[in-house]
Amino acid sequence: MNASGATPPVGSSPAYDAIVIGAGFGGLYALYHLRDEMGLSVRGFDGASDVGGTWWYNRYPGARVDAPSSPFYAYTFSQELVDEWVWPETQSTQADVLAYVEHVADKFDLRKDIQFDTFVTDARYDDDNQHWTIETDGGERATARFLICAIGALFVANMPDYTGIDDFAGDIYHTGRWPHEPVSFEGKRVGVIGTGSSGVQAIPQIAKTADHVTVLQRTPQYALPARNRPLPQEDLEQYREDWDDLRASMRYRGGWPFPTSKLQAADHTFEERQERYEEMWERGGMHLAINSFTGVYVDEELNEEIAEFVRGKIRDIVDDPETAQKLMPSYPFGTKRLILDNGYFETYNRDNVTLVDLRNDPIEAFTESSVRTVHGEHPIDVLVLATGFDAVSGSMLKLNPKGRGGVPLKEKWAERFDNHLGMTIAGYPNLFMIHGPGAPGVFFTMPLGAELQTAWIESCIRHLDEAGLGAMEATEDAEASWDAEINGIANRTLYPRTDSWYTGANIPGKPRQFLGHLMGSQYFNRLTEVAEAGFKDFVFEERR
Ligand code: NA7
Repeated sequence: MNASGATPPVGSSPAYDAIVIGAGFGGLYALYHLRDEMGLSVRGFDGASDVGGTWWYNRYPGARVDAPSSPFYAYTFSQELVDEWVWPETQSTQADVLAYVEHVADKFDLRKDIQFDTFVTDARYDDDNQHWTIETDGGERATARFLICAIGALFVANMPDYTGIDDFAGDIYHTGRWPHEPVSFEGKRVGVIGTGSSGVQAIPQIAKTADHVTVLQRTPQYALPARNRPLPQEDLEQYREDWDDLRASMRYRGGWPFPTSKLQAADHTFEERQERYEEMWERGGMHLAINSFTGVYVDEELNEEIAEFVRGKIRDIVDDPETAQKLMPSYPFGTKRLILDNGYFETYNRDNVTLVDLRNDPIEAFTESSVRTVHGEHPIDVLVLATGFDAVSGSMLKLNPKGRGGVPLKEKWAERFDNHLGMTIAGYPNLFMIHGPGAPGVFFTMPLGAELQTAWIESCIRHLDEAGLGAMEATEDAEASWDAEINGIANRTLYPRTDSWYTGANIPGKPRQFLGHLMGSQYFNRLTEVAEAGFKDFVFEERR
């Protein structure tokens, strides 16, 4: 089987150097790097019909980049790509990001080595042959020495299991599985469950045309004004010119190329601090969180002061005091993913929007044409589930690879998502995760994070090949100390105090464990050190 044809059916098992599952930002880069930079034979698979990963699936109205600025939520590796791509806005729409990813696929001729509309249904390590065998939902099989799982930190949709939801006769849409054909809300009564990033982006858009929107909110959010605007083309030019330096800054500054505030809150009076918050609020985006004062995520008092500042803004924006009160979060600021909004709180001043606070008025059941809460019945024609994902670990568990001795990952990860460096798993040799549990993932710029993780995969493969080795895997001891390290970092912050998808608390029954490395630059230094020290936390096998 060569890389340009279809994968043959079970039985003939074509062999590749590497199989990459996923054709989002992470998988596309891994395919490019392993194939074009390293000269390996690589086959990609994706259940979607084209490239884009999360940007292929999440097409809900209002979907946009919620990172500080689009030019930096992009690949960094190719100056040519940076020079030719024009980002029209500071926070690109889903359509613009998808167009960019499609352009990358064309430019580097990636599609020819990816089989779309194909879910990998099984992945099994073959100890004797030191390779992975995958099977697809089309009944095909392929093998490879290395299995790269770039299957998305936000992929497995969280579908709430309310009584009677199957009886609801209207259309149900999950934001993470949005249809490709346009959805009209014209004249419809729409129920929206969920006020995370997806809900907050979608609600103002839906409210523009719907007859009525009933927002069913479980937890209020700190949403900051995105202040999205056309990206001045002279800024883009400047970024292109300075790209090498900016790229290096991103690597060493936690994914973002510009310095963050070093100001100490204690050196300023209350009034001065309020002025600064005001200034950051006006600048919009993440500035309030990263540029007001240092220590927002660790200093409880400072955090509460900013939280109260945002609550004050909600009070000012929302006309009805009772609705404003329901929209005010009480957990530490920023400990659920901060949201950049475009007119979210203002939307509650519309006559056609109602907010139901599920903490005081929980959902009891759905009927054919309504959602019934303890205190009322809300007629709806359409239900939008903006209920998020079984994040970070969910897609690996769905794939459920079988490691050494046929042990399914579901068994190994029944109580904790044990792994080393967020990329490798003891008992699963030569398997690498991109943005796995314990990697910086969403706490860093994901495209650059994927590039840096892939560079580390390259160093693993080179190490094996240069030493005539066939397989490598992390030790369980390494996993235990990695777990302690990740949680040690998280526990020095306010993040673990809040129920969120960062901690797994959004999914009933999911083990509670902090799912990301909060210090991206330190993490990537660590990857380099591990490689330079000859991968001391790993065990190796001679090549058979
Ligand atoms: P999120 O951030 O996980 O938000 C999901 C929302 O849905 C959140 O408000 C949840 O409330 C709510 N939810 C989830 N399950 C239920 C049930 N059963 N009942 C009521 N409400 C529920 O997902 P998003 O898609 O918005 O964003 C994910 C990331 O994608 C985002 O951070 C960006 O990086 C892009 P909760 O807060 O759990 O009480």
